[in-house]
Amino acid sequence: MLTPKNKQDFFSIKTPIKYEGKDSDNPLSYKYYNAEEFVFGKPLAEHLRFAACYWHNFVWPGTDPFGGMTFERPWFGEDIVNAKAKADVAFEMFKLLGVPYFCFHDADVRPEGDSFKQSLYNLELITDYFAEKMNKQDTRLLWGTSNLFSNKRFMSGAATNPDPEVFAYAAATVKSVMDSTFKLGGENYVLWGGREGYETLLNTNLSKELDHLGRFMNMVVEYKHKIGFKGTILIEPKPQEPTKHQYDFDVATVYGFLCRYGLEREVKVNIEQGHAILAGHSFEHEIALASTLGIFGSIDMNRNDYQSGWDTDQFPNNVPEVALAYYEILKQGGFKTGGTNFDAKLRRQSINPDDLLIAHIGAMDVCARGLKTAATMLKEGALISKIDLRYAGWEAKMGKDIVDGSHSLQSLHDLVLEEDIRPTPYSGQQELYEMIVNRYM
Ligand code: XLS
Ligand code: NI
Ligand code: NI
Repeated sequence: MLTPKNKQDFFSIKTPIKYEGKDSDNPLSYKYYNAEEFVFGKPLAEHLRFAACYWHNFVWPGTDPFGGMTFERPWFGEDIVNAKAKADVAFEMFKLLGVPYFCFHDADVRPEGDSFKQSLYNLELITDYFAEKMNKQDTRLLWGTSNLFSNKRFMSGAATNPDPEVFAYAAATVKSVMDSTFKLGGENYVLWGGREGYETLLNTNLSKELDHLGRFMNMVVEYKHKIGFKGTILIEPKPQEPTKHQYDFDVATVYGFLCRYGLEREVKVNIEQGHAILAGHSFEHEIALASTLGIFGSIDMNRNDYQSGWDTDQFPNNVPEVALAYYEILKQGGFKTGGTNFDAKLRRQSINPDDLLIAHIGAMDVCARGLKTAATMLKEGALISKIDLRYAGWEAKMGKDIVDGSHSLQSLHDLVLEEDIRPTPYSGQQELYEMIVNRYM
């Protein structure tokens, strides 16, 4: 087995993966992702803003409810030497893949100390180690986040825990990880409410928990302004898992929460494909709704198994689905501070080190195809011009008067009576729209 000392041999290659085009049969090459290719006015890399995540790639041991570790990584072990060895391999992978960004939780990167003080010391030490590496290679931080769900102290929630000491511990943790994110030039800060929810109403004060979560999020925003962090604060919605009822169920629920606590101009969303599916939505629905509400921020790209009913975090492999997601993203102007983070993990039988590379290469190729498809659809405007036509009535007098407030129920009642208005139904033509989309795939 590899030890931390020979971790430089972890992957089979030493030089970054290249674009070789779709006819290449080299698994360690990009077939569709040509980072420099210009699409819609800028290079693909700048559209997609890929990030690899720390947790699934370097922390997850391959366990499932029926079996233990399948990945025997040489850096497994809770101490600084292993944490550095893990960072060495992580940054090696970012470099080989040429992903511009990465994302991490505090608990992914530093050993847990036996006090908050010790954990904080470890976090600072490791993030300083990151800073050195980030200076040497072109890898940036898309977002940082704190793990407020794995340790048993958070079993009944973090900000929504019945015990204010846990709230305080969570607040201290978020403050420290925001500091690290700021230090590393992170472009966003994510809060996924891992255990912000409940199992049963019988032991839960729902109203108190929501108010506490509202206060917590306001503290995050206050602190962001206090330190001058220019990145975006993002909430990541998910309907259930780990708790039965998660408070940040989906984009619409998060928006309601933000409005209730005065945060709708301060906080945006990080939308994950698998979470959208768990909530009974499509990925593109969640993106389109967030765009409409002005809170679209970033995406966690992955793929849920449509039959299993839980968050399987697979790497994406369905170009038409991915294309529709990027279509919504491009339509609203593309990413600003956000990007495409692969919150995806290998299947537990994929135990070769190079499987980590292959998984990302495949996924990046799928995203590149999806984005290019979406860009062509948008450029040719076939769908948009048909939609405009479908709503054309709203450009005429009556439609305009309704929208600008010149009409009331009474005046419309009178108008319908006087002019004997009889709306004629016309086709929604869904199959035609679907046929048009298929031409681009
Ligand atoms: C879990 C979430 C998590 C967040 C970051 O389901 O996707 O990985 O992205 O805490
Ligand atoms: Ni996620
Ligand atoms: Ni997830």
